[in-house]
Order: sequence, then structure tokens, then C-alpha cells
Amino acid sequence: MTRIFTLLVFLVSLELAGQIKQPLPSRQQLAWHDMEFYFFMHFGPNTFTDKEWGHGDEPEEIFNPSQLDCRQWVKVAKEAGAKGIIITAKHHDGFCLWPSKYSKHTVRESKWKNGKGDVLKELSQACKEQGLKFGVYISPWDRNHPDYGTEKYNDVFVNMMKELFTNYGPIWELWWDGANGEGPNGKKQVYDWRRFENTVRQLSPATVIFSDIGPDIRWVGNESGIAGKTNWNYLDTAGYKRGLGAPANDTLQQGNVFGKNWIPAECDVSIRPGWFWHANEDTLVKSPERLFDLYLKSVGRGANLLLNVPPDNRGLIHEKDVEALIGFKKLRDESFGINLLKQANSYWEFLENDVMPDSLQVRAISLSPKIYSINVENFVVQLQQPARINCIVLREVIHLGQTIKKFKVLIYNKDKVVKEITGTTVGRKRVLTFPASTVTSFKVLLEDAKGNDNISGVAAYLIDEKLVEQ
Ligand code: FUL
Repeated sequence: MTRIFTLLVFLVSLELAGQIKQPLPSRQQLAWHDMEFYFFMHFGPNTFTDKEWGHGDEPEEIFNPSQLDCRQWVKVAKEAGAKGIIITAKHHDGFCLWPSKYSKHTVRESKWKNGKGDVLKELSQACKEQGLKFGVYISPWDRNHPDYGTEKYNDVFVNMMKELFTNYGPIWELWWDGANGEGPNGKKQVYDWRRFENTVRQLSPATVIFSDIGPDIRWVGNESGIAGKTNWNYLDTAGYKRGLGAPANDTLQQGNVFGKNWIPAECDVSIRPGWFWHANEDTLVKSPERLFDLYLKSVGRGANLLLNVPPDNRGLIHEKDVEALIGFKKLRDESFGINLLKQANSYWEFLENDVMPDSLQVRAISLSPKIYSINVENFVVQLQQPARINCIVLREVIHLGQTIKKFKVLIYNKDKVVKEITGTTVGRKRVLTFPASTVTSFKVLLEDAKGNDNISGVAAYLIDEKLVEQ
């Protein structure tokens, strides 16, 4: 008996070893994956000068929003279903949206509130009050700071980050922009990235750090909000130095199938053509349908969507943007409100796993919130009654890693296959859309995987036909 038990333990350990060989997400990264969609906010002197990249010599007095109201930003974000806000605390022009002791180019030197204002304070408080996560973008490149291009600037940058974490935390995500050029004295900075990273880890171990190549979150390789149809959460970063080159953009878009690090992709894109607000772009705000399409191409491909919504020169989110955002939320609610499988007579192979932490339990889109499927290769979902469907959502149990390399979905009306969809990765969420058909059942075939396939959820919807991905 004991021998059999030992053998069993041995086999289970082998199985587990197979599972954990590949890199796994950290707890912070897992929580980040669940953020799905949040706001980016570009705000600063450029909002008042109609520029995208300030030169750093803009007079501070031009920063003077007449009605700045961070509560309005947070309210709009919440109404749009965004779960957090990342604000440009300092863009390339060096202007600080907080009264930093380490710069003379800040809100303190501006006319706004007679120099007594602090955007980061107002926004971090508003986020706290209304339960949104607060994140900060801080550009390492600084076209204003007199020390830029010298070793002293590394101290400045570290001290500024200390101010951010000490006075405005908790900061859930920190965004290090990859753009890097010369400072006011014509010199380029040699950044002490190791020190920067250690500073953040020490001050706030729970913060996830974004840069082109991580360490926690990677750039998706474009600014159009589009992840690869193949999207691995793995990335090889050996041989690349932050700020001095990254893997090719299509590698960033797709990740590396056997990459050595778990560094998932975040899709940054603006609701307008520019990152900053420009009056002449008020008519060019993306429509709810375009935003929905971006959602399918980012969140629907297992990445997160970081949607830039730049406040205008009043310091408010413009009415046009609000309208588009509310429309976008409505489309998501209407599309994903009713999972047609809730009533399915489903055949579902699964093992229940009691040790799985609560926070990882499969949510709304699974057949049952308490069911996980482990090592399921093929399964069939049988509907109680024929239904029109044009959207199927699959999910993988990513806390065990990402394994699925190739899948096929066969959609049936009685015995006839009415649609065959093939795909590669699944990841946290894979949303498949196709022209609507009457469906009686569908089969999901996991055709190739790196290890055990781990599907954790499946759902089906009938969405507005014009929203089906082109
Ligand atoms: C880029 C910057 O140069 C743009 O101004 C913007 O901040 C974008 C999100 O990242 O690297």
C-alpha cells in the first residue's frame, strides 16, 4: 500500500514538474491580467501648446487648466468599465505634474492654483475614493532637466520615483517609456536601470513595471492597440538592454513560444489620433465600434488594453470622448451579457482542484464558477436548443503557464459542420468571432500544446453582426 502511495506521489510530482518547467506569472502579474482594460492619460504642457513632444523649454505658466477635476476622470473611467488609470506624471518635456523637489519645472512653478496644485495627489485620492487602481508613467527621457546626460540625473530620477511611491502610493503599474533622446545640453543619458528597478522593488514590491521588454509587462510592438493572433506571454530578453533596443516589433507582438520570462503584452492606443489633447481632434475620437474592435484585438487575444483618454485644456475629459466611452461600454455589456452556454447540456471533462486559490477561480464566462478543466484535449459543448451564435470565448488556466499552441473549433448544426475555426494561442482569454450560424453543438480540439492543455472556461454569445472582427 505504502509503495503504491509512494509511486503515486512520484508520478504526481513528475506531472507537476512537467507543469512548472516553464516560467509562471507572479501573483502581481496574475492580478494585472485581470485588469483587462484601463485608461492612459497624457496631460501636461503639450495639452496647452498643441504639441506631442514638448521641447522642455515651455514656460511653466502655460499649464493652467481652468476646471481640472480628477473626480470627473475617475467617474468616466468607472462608467466606461476601466479598472485603473495610468497618468503621465512626467513626459519627455520634463514637466512634473507633482511639485517635485528635484525639478524647477513643475506644477509648483505654474499658474494653476497659484502653484499650490498637485495633479498626482488629486488623482491618486480620487482613484482611492472610487476604487480604481492608480498607475504612473514617468519618462526617463527629460528634455528640461539641467542634469540630464550626467550621472547626477540618475539620482534625480531615483529621487523622483521615491517621491512618487512615498507620497502617492500604492502605485499598481509603473510605465517606463522607451523613447530616448538628447537633453537640453545635447547629451544622451546613460541610465542606471538596475538601480531604478531595485528602487521600485524595494519601495513597492507589488508594483508591476512596464517597459518595452518588461521586467513585468512588455510593449506590444505597436501603438495601434493590437496584439498578435498568436500571443505568448513569454519573452526572451537576453541580449537586450532596456532603452537600448528591444526584440523586433513583431516578436513583441507575438512573444516567444519558448521564451524564458513571463512578460505579457499591454496594448497602448489612443482614443484620438494623438496622445495629448488637441482641439482639432475633437471630431476624430474613435467610435464605440472601433473601440470594440480594438478590445477584440487586445483583450480578445489575451493581452490588456491601455486606452489613452487625454484630458483637454479645461482639465476635463471632453464630451466627445465620454460619449464614445459610454458607447463602448454599452457594446461590451450587450455583447457579453448573456453567455448562451449557461443553459447548455454540456459535456465537459474536468478535474476539480480544491487547492486553487479563490482569486483564480474562473469567473463569468465559465460554465460553472467552480469547475476547472485540467488536461482536457477535446471537448464538446452541446446546446439544449439550437441557438444563433457568432462568438466563442476560450480561456486557459494561465497560473499554470501558457501551453496551447494550436486549436480548432468545429461548429455544428445537427451533424453538419457549419464553420471551422483554427487558431494558435489561447492565453488568458481568446475571443473568436465569425458570421452568425444556427448552432446545436461545437467541438474544441486542442491540437498541439507545450505541456498539459489547461482550458478553464468557455462561453458563447450572439453579438451585433457588425461587431464581428473583420
Ligand atoms: C511613446 C512616447 O514618445 C509618446 O509620446 C507616448 O507617450 C507613447 C505612449 O509612448 O514612446
